[in-house]
Amino acid sequence: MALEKTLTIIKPDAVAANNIGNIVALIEAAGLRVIAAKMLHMSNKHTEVLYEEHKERPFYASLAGYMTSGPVLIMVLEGENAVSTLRNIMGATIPKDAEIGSIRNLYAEHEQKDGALENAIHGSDSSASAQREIDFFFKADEICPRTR
Ligand code: 3AN
Repeated sequence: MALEKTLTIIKPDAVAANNIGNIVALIEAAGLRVIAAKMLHMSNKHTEVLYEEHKERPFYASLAGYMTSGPVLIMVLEGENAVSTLRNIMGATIPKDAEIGSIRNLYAEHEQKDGALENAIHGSDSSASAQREIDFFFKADEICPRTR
């Protein structure tokens, strides 16, 4: 498998809990390299584009409220099989079901407040989604290929 890129977002709950470093440590330990990063307080427009496939779902309003509740850290990651490598270390969508030792198991709240699902991290679900999400959040000159 060739080098692949993916997009990750450390979500508002994990930023608020000061878990940026802990999560990036697991990402780097899995062999992925950060090649772009920015802090952003997402707007409703950002969530509409990022979650366009969920716009008609009943949980969309709570998802948008969660994602705009505080700043996030958005990163482009590069590595072998980057999309599936990241998805594996994230763990299942619902934190209490996430595999022991996964990011959501370790750093997301297992007891969720009614209606909301706060799960610490986003990772692109395919290479095509990754390209779309990277192009949305980053300009070409904000991505820094590793020269060493
Ligand atoms: P994942 O983040 O594991 O790829 P998706 O793409 O199915 O999961 O969902 C995107 C986001 O939508 C999730 N990270 C979560 O914040 C929210 N979400 C998904 N399913 C639900 C649900 N049943 N109730 C509330 N929020 C949800």
